[in-house]
Amino acid sequence: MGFLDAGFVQGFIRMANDGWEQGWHERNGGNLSYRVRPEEVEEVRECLAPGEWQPVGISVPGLAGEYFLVTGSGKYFRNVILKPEDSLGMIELDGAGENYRIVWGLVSGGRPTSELPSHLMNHEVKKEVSGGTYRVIYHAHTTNVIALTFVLPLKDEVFTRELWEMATECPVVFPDGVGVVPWMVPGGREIAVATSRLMRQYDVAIWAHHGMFAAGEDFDLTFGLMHTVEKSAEILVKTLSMRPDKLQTITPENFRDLARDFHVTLPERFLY
Ligand code: 2HA
Ligand code: ZN
Repeated sequence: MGFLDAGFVQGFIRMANDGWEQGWHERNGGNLSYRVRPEEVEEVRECLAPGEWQPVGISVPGLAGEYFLVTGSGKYFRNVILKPEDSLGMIELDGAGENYRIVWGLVSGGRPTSELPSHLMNHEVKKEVSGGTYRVIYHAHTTNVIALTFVLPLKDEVFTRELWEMATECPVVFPDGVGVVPWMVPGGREIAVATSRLMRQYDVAIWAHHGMFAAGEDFDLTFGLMHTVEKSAEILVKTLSMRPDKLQTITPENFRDLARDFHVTLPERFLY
C-alpha cells in the first residue's frame, strides 16, 4: 500500500482540508498532529525512510518510540490536499522522547510544525489521562474565539459558561469546559507547558489573541469539537453585536436538568 492510501493519512488530509475550508488557516496558520497506532505504522512500514535524529527541544518520555503524522512548519493547510508529501511529515521519537527523525514526507527539506513542543506535550498529557485513547491534537486560528479574547475576561469559568450558553449541545460536547492561556509567545516550551497543564482537565485550550487547541480520540471528534466551540463563539459574537446583554438565556438550573438527562457531569464552578 502507498503511504497516501492508508486510512489514517486520508483522514488526516481530509481534516486539514476541512479546516482550510472553514477559514481557520490563513497562510501557514494552524497545525495538526496524529499519534499513529502501532498497526498503522506497520501498514506503511515499507514506505518509511528514516532521516537524521534531531532534538525536539523538550522531553516527552511518555511518548518514547511513538510515531506522529504532523503538518510542516511554514506549510499551508490549503496545500495539504494537493501536495501532502511536501506539507506533511511522519516523525518517530527516540527512546528518551527527546529527539525525532522524519521517516516520511516534508520532501523539500521541511521541518515539523513550529508548535511541535505544544503538540507533543499535549499528546503526552492526553495519552496519560485518557489511558491512551486520545490521538489527535489540532491548533486552528478560529476567528470568533479569537475575537472574544479581546472582550471577555481571560478566565476558564467565563469562557466555559458563555460558550455553553450559546448552544444547548455545548455542555454535552465539552462537559469539562475550556481553559484559557493568556497571551504568550507561540512556538516555545513555556506556552507548551501552560497549554498541556490545561489539557489535564480540558479538551480545549484557548490561546488569547491567537487561536485554539483541541484534543480528541479521532479526527471526527477533534474536528467536531473545534467546530462546535467556534460556532458557539460565532453566536456569541453575533449576540454581542446586536446588544450587550441577553434578554433570556440557559440558566444554571437548566444546565443541571440537561446534565441529568444527558448523563454528563457539569462542574458546579461553571454554574455560578
Ligand atoms: O503558523 O499557527 O502558532 C503556525 C501557527 C503558529
Ligand atoms: Zn497559531
